[in-house]
Amino acid sequence: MPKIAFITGATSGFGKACAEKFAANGYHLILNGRREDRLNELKATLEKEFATQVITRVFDVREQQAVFDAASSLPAEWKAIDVLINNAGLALGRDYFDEANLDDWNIMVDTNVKGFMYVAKAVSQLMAARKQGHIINMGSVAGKEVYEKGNVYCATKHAVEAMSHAMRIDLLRHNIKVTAIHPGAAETEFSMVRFKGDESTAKSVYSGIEALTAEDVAEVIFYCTTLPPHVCINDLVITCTQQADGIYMYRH
Ligand code: NDP
Ligand code: 8X3
Repeated sequence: MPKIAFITGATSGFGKACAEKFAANGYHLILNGRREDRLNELKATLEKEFATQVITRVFDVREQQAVFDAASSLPAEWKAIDVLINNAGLALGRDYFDEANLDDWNIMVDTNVKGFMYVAKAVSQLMAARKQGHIINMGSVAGKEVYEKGNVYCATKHAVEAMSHAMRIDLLRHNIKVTAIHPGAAETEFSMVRFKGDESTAKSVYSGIEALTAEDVAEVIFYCTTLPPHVCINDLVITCTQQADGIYMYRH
């Protein structure tokens, strides 16, 4: 059986680019997202283009039971997951703390923190049983610095940072690698989601910079999985050359 990667948030952006990258390199894939039509289309494309098999799992990472059911209902040979890309997540709104929308906050916490935890726990149990596996958690530069009007989104990514460290410690005894990836600005659907379909505001995030692409990030994630069994990249920040950290950018 070829290696298996489980990717959450595979309908767009980093997750989709990772699906393409890992399929091109011989992995079989378990792909998740809420948009079933996109998952089906991606499965058909990848299976046609590469020597890969794809299982889709349509669920919302916020639904605790659905996450654990998705893992436990996998056919036995598909439970041998080598790589988890724990990527599903989002930002909603960019507002001052006192003015921000509570629904936005709840969705971000439920997705980026609680959903993230459910997925990591469900898959780490399968990996622990085999005493091997590699968990790649999607953080952000927003998990390294807090920026103005980033409040709760930044807090959720700081939580990813803390939980990645915690997982690395607690899963040592099971020989599981834990890598946290922290990208800076990358032009995906992220800003369209954050600004709720306001295209001009979304585009302005990337004006005057050559932002990262989803493929850039997928390339780096794949690299992390190619190292020898005794080597683990714990924490990796990746930005475009015009971005220094979560705050400073040099725009032309
Ligand atoms: P996209 O909006 O392009 O992709 C987000 C993915 O997450 C989609 O596939 C979406 O699928 C999925 N998703 C969102 N909510 C849920 C949910 N409740 N259940 C299941 N899947 C969900 O954004 P990116 O690819 O840019 O973002 C991916 C991750 O990278 C996020 O965690 C984000 O915070 C992080 N990140 C992004 C950066 C950027 O600048 N783009 C930089 C640093 C980190 P669907 O809607 O079909 O469910
Ligand atoms: C996404 C990158 O800088 O918009 O996590 O927070 S940023």
